[in-house]
Amino acid sequence: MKKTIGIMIMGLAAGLTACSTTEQTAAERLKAELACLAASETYAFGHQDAVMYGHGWTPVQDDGIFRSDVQMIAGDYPAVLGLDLGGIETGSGENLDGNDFDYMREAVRFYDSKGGIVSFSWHPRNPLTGGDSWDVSDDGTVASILPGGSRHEQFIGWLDAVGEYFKSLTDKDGNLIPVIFRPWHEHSGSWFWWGQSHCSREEYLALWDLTRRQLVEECGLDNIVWAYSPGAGCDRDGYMERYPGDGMVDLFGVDAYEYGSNEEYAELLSSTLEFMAELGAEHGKPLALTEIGYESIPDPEWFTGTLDPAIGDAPIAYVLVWRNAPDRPTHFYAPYLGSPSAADFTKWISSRGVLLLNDLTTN
Ligand code: BMA
Repeated sequence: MKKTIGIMIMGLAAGLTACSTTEQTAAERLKAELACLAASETYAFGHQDAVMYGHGWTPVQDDGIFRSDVQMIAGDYPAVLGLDLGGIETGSGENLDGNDFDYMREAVRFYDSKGGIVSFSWHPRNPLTGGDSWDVSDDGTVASILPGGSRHEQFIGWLDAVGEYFKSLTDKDGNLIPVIFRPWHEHSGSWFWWGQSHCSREEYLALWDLTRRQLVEECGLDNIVWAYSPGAGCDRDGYMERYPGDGMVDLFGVDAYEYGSNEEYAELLSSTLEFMAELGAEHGKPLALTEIGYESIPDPEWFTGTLDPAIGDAPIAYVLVWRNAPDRPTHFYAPYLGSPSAADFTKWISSRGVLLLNDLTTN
């Protein structure tokens, strides 16, 4: 059984190489890889802040070795590294979860050198109130940063800070490293200042337009793969209600958390993936579960018993679970050494052939 999976994975790695050519831009190569993963029989595993810290530990930042809770139990790193830019807009050296931005860049370089994939989210502060992303006290926030708004100039500076950071993500030869960026995520809910009930559809679309234009046209970046990530719970029409358009988006994502009922979660995930698969095919976009998980993983067989069957054979490129906070004992979404779900997790990885970092390494 193991051998068959090994052969399948080697075949996939070869396939990934075949999917991209050197004439493509960095972003085009990453898009081709995501399409290949989505079309394959399996998918890659991702973890937010995978190598930045883990359950109960923070990194020794100068020993040059990346640790990861997943690597400690599965012998390899997650194939997809999730990172967050929240805080870059204030000029802070650390993001909102205490990650040093320079150390994050080292992690991006490490992933790129291994053929891994990096995805950035952004939980910026509220540019109007001075609060955080979750400060929804003023429904005028999005309007205030659009052209003509009182915070527009300030916000352009925020986007430039993001652009500068993306520009600094270079490999040892000075080439830009391609990354997924999924701004303004979970907008179908109303917990962020850019959420559904805090701006109109037109304002949300204008926000995407402004973001893309500033990073691509003004900052000149061609290493970004753009992901659209509503929160789960909407139907097909709800999912597409604020879709920025085929020319703006490269990857169809969804963020979906379990809050206690395996049955309800499995139903939510499989029904969402069903209409996403139709949409992906219609619009020619690969799919991903861009943020998922069950905080503390209270069910030790959650990965094989709930997540795996809910995904089924949906054509996703990857599934990314949220972070293992170093300082909050119950805030973790991937197992760690000694945790009750570790055995089930490694069983899922091997029996399903879920891809870890070495599986994507092609040289
Ligand atoms: C949330 C929590 C917070 C964190 C935020 C951004 O889901 O994990 O602790 O600050 O994501 O990473």
